[in-house]
Amino acid sequence: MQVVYSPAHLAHDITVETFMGMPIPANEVAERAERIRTALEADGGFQFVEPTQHGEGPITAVHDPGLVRFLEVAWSEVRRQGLPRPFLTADTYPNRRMFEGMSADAVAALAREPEHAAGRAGFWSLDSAAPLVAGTYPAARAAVDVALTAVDLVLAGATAAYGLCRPPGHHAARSMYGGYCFLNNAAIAAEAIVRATGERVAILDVDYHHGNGSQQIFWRRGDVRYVSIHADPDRAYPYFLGRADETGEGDGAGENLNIPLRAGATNEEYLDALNRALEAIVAVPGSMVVVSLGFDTYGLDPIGDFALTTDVYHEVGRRVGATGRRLVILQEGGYHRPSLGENARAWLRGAEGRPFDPLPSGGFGEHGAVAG
Ligand code: Q9C
Ligand code: ZN
Repeated sequence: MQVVYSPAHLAHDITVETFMGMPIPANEVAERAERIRTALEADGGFQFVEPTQHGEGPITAVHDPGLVRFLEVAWSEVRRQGLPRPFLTADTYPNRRMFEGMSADAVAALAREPEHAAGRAGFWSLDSAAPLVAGTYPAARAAVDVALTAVDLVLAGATAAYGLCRPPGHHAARSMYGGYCFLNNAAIAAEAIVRATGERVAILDVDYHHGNGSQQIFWRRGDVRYVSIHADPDRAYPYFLGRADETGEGDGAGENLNIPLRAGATNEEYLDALNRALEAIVAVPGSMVVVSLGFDTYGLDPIGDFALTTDVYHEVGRRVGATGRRLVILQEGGYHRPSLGENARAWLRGAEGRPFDPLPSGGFGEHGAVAG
């Protein structure tokens, strides 16, 4: 399988995020992608290719140009405004209740993008889990090019391609970033496939978290079906979306399928959910599927609470590959760094119908022992 990778992600060098107001060591760090890269290189069965530049057109096909402009200038604005911070997160968010009782016209007049960088961050973001640094925008743009290059490989005839995207994308909505995500790589890829082929596309999201951004972008769309297996938002991020009764509206009615799972979900429960999800995926008449692939479903993940093991990723990949659909597989989350390489190797080998021989001790420390 071909793997698309860019070192541009290294400049999105996050060290701290905030969780419930407390600074904590960042989860979404460069080491994640480097672990996966080195494990796939050591495997020998993967060919690495660099992304090609696709420009801004495919991005503004799904995102508000205002969001893209903000991400592009945010860091230079922080510098210009003399804000003594190592990274930018919002200070306030425009909670809709701030405008309670005001007419739509009054809200439109007052709820405009502020000038202070921390206000602008609040205007465009969901939460404080996506700190923005000097290298964030170039890295996010490169991740989109990684995804679109994986699309190109599959359009050119590959049965599957893997885009090692970092930063991830599925929490980014049309006009909003957050949840470690800035631009929605999977949504941009799905839209590019629709435009290139005229076919319908399915997105299968197997990250631990609900992909609120992907759901929002395609909510009223009949040509892109979104199917997600994730932690029940009653207990997990993003808390406000991801319930089973969210099924889409308008042309998209019935095109959104959420399968929330309980804490402690086992391999067996997960595979049952996967079978349901794959029924909905193969019901879409189209040849291509975009996979939002997360390994935060792993039993040892520091922010997840499922109980999946490395073998089950091989089986999940195998079942997804066995649909016969051509796969654009894009990396989303997964934060237990020592297992990421083996879990990716297991999943991707499964998707190609190849066997998986686990390394001793789950590969912990065998490959990609990146310092830090
Ligand atoms: N205690 C992805 O997996 N909240 N995003 C973290 C940490 C944000 C996850 C709380 C989680 C975002 C792509
Ligand atoms: Zn996740």
